[in-house]
Amino acid sequence: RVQRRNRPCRYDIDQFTPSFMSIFESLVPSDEEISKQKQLLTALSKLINKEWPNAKLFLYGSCANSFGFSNSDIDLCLSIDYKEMSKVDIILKLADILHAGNLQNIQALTRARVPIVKLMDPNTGLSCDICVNNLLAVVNTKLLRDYSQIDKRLRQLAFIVKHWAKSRCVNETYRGTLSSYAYVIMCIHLLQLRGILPCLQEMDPTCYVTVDNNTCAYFDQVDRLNSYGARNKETVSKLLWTFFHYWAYQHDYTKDVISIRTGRIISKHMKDWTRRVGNDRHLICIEDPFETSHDLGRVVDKRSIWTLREEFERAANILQYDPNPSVTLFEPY
Ligand code: 3AT
Ligand code: MG
Repeated sequence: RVQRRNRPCRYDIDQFTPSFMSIFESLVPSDEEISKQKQLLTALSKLINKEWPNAKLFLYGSCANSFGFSNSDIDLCLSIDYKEMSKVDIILKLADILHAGNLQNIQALTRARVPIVKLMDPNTGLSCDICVNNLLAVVNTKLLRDYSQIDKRLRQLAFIVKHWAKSRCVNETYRGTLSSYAYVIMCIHLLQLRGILPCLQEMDPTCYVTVDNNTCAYFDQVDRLNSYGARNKETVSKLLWTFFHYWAYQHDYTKDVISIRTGRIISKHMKDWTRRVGNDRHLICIEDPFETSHDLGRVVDKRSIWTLREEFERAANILQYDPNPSVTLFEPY
């Protein structure tokens, strides 16, 4: 392991960049799909505003953070200030409103950890989930999108990592592996360490949002940062190698927490994340950028941590030795 920790990257890694880029291109949603999503947002907003004029519907998650594949479901958040109704009442009422608007396959999931309404729009063929007053997710969506605008390698790397995670079945939080959101944060962190991305939360803030007494502040004038990473010339294949090499052989799972809020690795000890508290085992620690007490690795348990680490090692070894890494990496589990 010590030897692998220090092994240099294969000399011919860059020859695989065109194949990884064509995988990336094949996953990007088309302009037509994006305009369908906007069309659905407009139609649903109109319908909802008839009943609740002051409510506002936001896109969040992968269709708005720029890390969405084509054909993925749409995540929407209804922001509504309505003190007389509980969240569950709002969900049930929302389902009624959608019924009246001829949307299909409507399901109100009121007992889920995050209560949602699911629906399918027959006009666009799109499916979506609507949650209520989850503004933190709307803000973290904007942060991810802002990062993706600084250097195009972030989006390329994150698409390939997400595609790998989906192919290898390690993107399933209900089975103890990581969310897409966590994988994107891991990619941002790596690019911060490589000097390709800055740390927006450490710069003078230009954007402030208060969510549940928590102020989210960061520098969001990212069009001023679009040459930030230019001095680093690493290709997406090299970064992919570095990503898996880091998680397979370099990350210290007993001591380290990755934190895009600080742009550094911080200690578990400092966060008091060294032991299990309730269901939080802290076996892989990924700090949420805004809800800093939230470890995005909390879903990982003592079995799934080994599944994950074996997959990181498999990927690292494929990128190091395989003659055809852009195929082997994504072989179905
Ligand atoms: P897919 O393309 O659907 O796999 P996604 O970006 O939509 O990826 P998720 O489905 O994991 O990502 O989550 C949807 C959004 O919900 C992304 C993020 O804004 C928010 N979110 C997800 N997990 C967490 C979390 N643990 N803490 C805070 N926000 C989260
Ligand atoms: Mg999603």
